[in-house]
Amino acid sequence: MSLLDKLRKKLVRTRTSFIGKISELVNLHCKIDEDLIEDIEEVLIQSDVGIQMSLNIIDKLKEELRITKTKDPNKIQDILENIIENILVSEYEGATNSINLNPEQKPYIIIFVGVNGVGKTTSIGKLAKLYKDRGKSVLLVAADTFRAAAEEQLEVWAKRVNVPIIKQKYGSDPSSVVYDGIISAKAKGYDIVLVDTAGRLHTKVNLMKELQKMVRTTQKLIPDAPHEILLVLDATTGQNGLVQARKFKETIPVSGIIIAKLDGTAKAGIVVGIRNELGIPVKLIGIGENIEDLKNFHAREFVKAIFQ
Ligand SMILES: Nc1nc2c(ncn2[C@@H]2O[C@H](COP(=O)(O)OP(=O)(O)O)[C@@H](O)[C@H]2O)c(=O)[nH]1
Ligand SMILES: [Mg+2]
Repeated sequence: MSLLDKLRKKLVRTRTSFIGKISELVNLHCKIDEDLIEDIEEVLIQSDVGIQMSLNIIDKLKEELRITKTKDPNKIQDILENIIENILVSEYEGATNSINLNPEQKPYIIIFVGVNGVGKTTSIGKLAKLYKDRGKSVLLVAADTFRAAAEEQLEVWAKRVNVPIIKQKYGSDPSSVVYDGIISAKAKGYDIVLVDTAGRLHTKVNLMKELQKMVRTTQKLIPDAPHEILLVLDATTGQNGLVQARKFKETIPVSGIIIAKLDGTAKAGIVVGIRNELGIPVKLIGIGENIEDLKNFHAREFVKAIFQ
């Protein structure tokens, strides 16, 4: 199975829902008119594309219809695909929009943040595997000391991927675990350090302060680190995730987003609007619970997987 086929399979919920609704509309209308366009806007919003981005897409759609004098509703799906693909491809050109799988800096530090249950620990396990498959040595750091179970979950992933883990006892200062982890990575020459953090609610000010302290601790040991701060969002929570994202973004310099659980939702449209909403690119997508279910985000491939 090709990578695109695999992605198509994983995004089946969104594809059937989105394409299903569009074809339903196309069948209901014998020509393209205001009504049809309004209904399409509604479908975009229902798919969690976001209000701003939906309006943007609709403007472009109207423009295209005007210029080409298209009246046939059967053309709508292809036109939409082109518009969304063009928007995403232009937003996502450039190297800083993807994860560096072959970084020059060593150790290369990536901190994962996000509220409880979004998929941080799982994503760390999967990314550790991606790096390991490229011959990198990886160290996991269990800085989620808030829940006893959190450390165990990261440990399960460490065993599964067969990489070492740095931890302290439950309730320790997370920054102190980060400190230990980086010192150890420098001493032993690890290439990649993946830091798991607690997913406590963003409304708790002291917990946000803790994240800032972890970033400062990292910077003290390695001035240009952390090299990435990845915010993990759960696609099944849809636009609510954006409220969380803004809180994190205000607190620490988030460099990229992981959208997890895209396989479990009909609202993968969240991916389309997020860069525009937050100014932060989606770098990785989670498409299942297995170790291989984390992919670099490729705009063109993503649009194809939804539309074709
Ligand atoms: N279907 C699906 N489940 C996921 C994905 N990523 C994580 N999960 C599940 O979401 C739950 C919470 O994940 P976890 O990594 O513990 O979240 P954390 O609290 O942010 O560390 C677990 O049951 C994971 O198996 C994904 O991409 N797809
Ligand atoms: Mg966790």
